[in-house]
Amino acid sequence: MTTLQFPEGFEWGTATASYQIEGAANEGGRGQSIWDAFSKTPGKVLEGHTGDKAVDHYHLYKEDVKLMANMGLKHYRLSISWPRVLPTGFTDHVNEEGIAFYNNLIDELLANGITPIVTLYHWDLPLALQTEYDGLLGGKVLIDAFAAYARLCFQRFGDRVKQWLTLNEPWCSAILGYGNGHMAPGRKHKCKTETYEAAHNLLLCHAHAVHVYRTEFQAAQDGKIAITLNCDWREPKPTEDPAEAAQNAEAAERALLFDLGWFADPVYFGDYPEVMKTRLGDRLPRFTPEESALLKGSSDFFGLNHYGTAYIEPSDAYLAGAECGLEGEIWEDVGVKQSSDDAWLRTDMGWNAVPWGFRKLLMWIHARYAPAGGIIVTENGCAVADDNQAVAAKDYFRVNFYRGYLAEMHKAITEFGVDVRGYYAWSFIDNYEWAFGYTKRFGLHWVNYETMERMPKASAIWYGNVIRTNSLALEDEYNRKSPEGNAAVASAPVATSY
Ligand code: PNW
Repeated sequence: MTTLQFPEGFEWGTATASYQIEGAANEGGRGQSIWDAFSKTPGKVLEGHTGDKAVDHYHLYKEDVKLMANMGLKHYRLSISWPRVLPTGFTDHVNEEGIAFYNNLIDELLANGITPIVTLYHWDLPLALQTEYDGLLGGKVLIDAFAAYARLCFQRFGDRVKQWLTLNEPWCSAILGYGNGHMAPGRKHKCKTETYEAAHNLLLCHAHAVHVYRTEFQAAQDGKIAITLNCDWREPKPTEDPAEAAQNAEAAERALLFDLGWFADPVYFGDYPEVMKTRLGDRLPRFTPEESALLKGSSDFFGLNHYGTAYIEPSDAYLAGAECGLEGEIWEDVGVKQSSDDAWLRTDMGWNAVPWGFRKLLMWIHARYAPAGGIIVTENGCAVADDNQAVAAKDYFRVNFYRGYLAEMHKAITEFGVDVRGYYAWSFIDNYEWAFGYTKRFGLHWVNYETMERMPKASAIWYGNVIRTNSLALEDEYNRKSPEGNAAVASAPVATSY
């Protein structure tokens, strides 16, 4: 029986985000966010789904914390809805009902032995900031508003919250919000400039919020603050031809720098990667020396969200990313073409499940940034077409997905010395998958969207066992079970959005 033991004190958790689970969109004094507007715009979200009700976590949070405690969860990543605490985005009007909701939730978690890690911005920008101040293009207004919002959260919750994440996946906010328009606010017609401006402003939002925490709160509250970045692994497309192999390797490295280096280089080195400066010229905003200094070293650990892997080769083709459902003019900036291996399993998103790609990404981050505070994987998981309760009860595909990814993470730690300190499964519960509405299920808990009834999937019980033992048993009852529904999942069409 092979059992992989994880380092003592390893932080195991699950993750969610406010707009995806809370619902109660028009209750408790909550203001509107860009996702309320986007989801109600015809044609933007599959089947016109909105987060109005989501999984009603706002009302059912106690039941949800009970489910967490039942599975043995010790850490839980949640996000605060900016418009629920500040309906207009600004601190001139604090919604005390919203503050009370998060106070109650945090207290309930702590009472059940669960430590919260809190994301400040997981994409639900107050709508007023979009309509009046151009959203993520809003420059100083946006940055000051975010710093003030962050300060309020540190003031009100920082006595109990000791781990903060400023932004979730700014790559998605910039590329999907301003590059191809697949996510709120859904812009794309000036993608060649706005994408980079949005990202630039987000980086400055992060840096200023961290500055507020470090100068006003960290000494007294003794917590940590970081940013969380998403990246798929980019594997050079295999080829027999040595010249082509070298070009593919260079293209894969460039893709990693455009995806992850875009944000991680400023946070760790104070500036964008050289290859981005060269290829984008004046379209890439520049940091002043003061901004650069504020950014450099602005993360107490490396927050990483990871989902899949793709082969990469160079290509100057317009719409180079189209094959992966990532169509859009913006892709010619990177100059790569993505593809998949027929042997790879696909999740219900059409994303490639390639566990070794996760290990290679962890190793790449370790080699380039050697991040102080280590890496905390703040999201990893898969969508499975388990909308039927019987399939969810077995959940072989998801268990095998996690088994593979955890085994490779273990290898990164033990064989390659990568400093990984935590792992959060996405997601605790089935929820609103953005432009895919409720059609994609990422949860460890199944939800009946009519009755809001919850049920732990087999993966919740299995993952609970990993948490309790701090180890991964490679030969348990799920091992090598033909993954129920795998055939359907493996041949799922490539996602048409994102
Ligand atoms: C992340 N991509 O989104 C988010 O943080 C979650 O809110 C979301 O539910 C989860 O992953 C699953 O999608 C992503 O296109 C969306 O590469 C798109 C991409 C990556 C992450």
